[in-house]
Amino acid sequence: NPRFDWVDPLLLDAQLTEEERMVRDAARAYCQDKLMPRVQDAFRNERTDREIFNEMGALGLLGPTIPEEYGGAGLNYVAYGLIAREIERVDSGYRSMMSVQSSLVMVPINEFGTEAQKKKYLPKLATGEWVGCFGLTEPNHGSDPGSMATRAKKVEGGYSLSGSKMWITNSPIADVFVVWGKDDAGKIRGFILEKGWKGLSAPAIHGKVGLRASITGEIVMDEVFVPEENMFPEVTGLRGPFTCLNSARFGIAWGALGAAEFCYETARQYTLDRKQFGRPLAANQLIQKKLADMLTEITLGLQGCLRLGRMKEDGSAAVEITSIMKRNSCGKSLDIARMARDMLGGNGISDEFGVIRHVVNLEVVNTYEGTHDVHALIIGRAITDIPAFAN
Ligand code: TGC
Ligand code: FAD
Repeated sequence: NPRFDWVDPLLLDAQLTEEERMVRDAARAYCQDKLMPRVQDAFRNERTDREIFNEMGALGLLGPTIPEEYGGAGLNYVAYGLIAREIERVDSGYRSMMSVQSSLVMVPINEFGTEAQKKKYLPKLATGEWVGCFGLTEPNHGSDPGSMATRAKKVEGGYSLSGSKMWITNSPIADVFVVWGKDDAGKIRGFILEKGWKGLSAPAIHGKVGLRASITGEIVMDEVFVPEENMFPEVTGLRGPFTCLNSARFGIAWGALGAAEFCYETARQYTLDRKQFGRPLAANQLIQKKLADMLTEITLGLQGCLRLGRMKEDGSAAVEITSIMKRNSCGKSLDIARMARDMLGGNGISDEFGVIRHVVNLEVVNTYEGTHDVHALIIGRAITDIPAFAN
């Protein structure tokens, strides 16, 4: 008789290819050996270890889906999702560092960049020699990026960019800035800026309660001259930034469930070990129901992510499915992390157990890349053909 596997009841592992399992195992080994031992201190002290980019680059974890000729690993979407899951099992902030570099910086350069842009930027981003960031959100335009105020004025030989971007992952340590602004005709266009250019600065934002191992900042542009060859020539409109978001949101859908798996496994072991009223906490029906709810959501969520990955690979995935998965994974993982926190009692509040760190991280993950409710509205529009977020 088949035995129940309390880690992988639907045998996700068996649905992966050999290459995908190898990538997953290599990512897991790195994350557990190198990231896990430093995360508590990094989170406590709001410290981002720059060398993590170099370490990830050396292992092929940056730009996994980017073709090998530009320094990427040339892997499929499922492999990318598996990497995100392993990194976020340790910390959402580390996954943020990887997914911004991979999906929000390397993907647009690969999709929309000229040959010269690809050759110049992608190999150094793939090794982690350069760090990238992605500037879409502004202080007054978050869920509604189409109303952005950043302007790209045509000048001789290029564009003059003015405006500010807010809540930008990696920006204070970035060498390369993919920034979106409107041209003189009001069309959204993408530009690649470099650290040190006149008028460009990226002050850090301090005091974040979540995602403290990942640095976040602003991007301030005061008439920054960007040469013509640093604009993406063909893509205009929100399709540009949203193409990057489709990839990043897919990775987050997998990643958030990795965080949930950590919380579920920690809560299971804790409640088996800890005794109250003369028996393990895990002997109580209330505790077992919570563990059953956690494993059910994780298992179903992972199957959905795998299915979406396969659909992305064969080209049949409508963009709204990514909204379903990003929203479901983030919302459910946040619920699971909160439940696990409660099951650890007072210890659930301590950063030594990791669970409360995942709770506050997942609060952010549930908000960025499209909030939980904005994704509901994207799905609702696809169901009804009525956009509820706009006039
Ligand atoms: P809408 O009318 O829906 O679309 C405008 C144009 O964009 C096209 N489009 C897409 N293209 C590709 N993929 C998608 N998912 C697309 N969604 C839309 C669409 O076809 C249209 O093209 P065209 O040629 O007809 O002009 O635009 P809207 O302004 O009504 O959109 C509203 C809404 C809510 C869907 C959208 O603005 C939205 O998704 N808002 C959320 C904003 C967001 O996700 N921001 C993320 C910022 S980056 C970030 O958070 C990084 S955190 C990373 C980390 O640290 O891990
Ligand atoms: P708002 O858009 O003001 O939303 C506030 C609330 O109103 C939310 O609950 C939202 O769901 C709700 N709401 C908004 N519109 C509607 C509506 N029509 N109907 C119903 N409810 C609505 N951005 C980048 O560009 N690059 C990055 O690298 C990046 N990294 C980030 C890192 C961190 C740590 C954080 C916190 C954010 C990051 N972001 C980044 C920004 C992120 O994408 C935005 O915070 C997010 O899109 C929400 O925008 P907002 O904060 O302006 O909230």
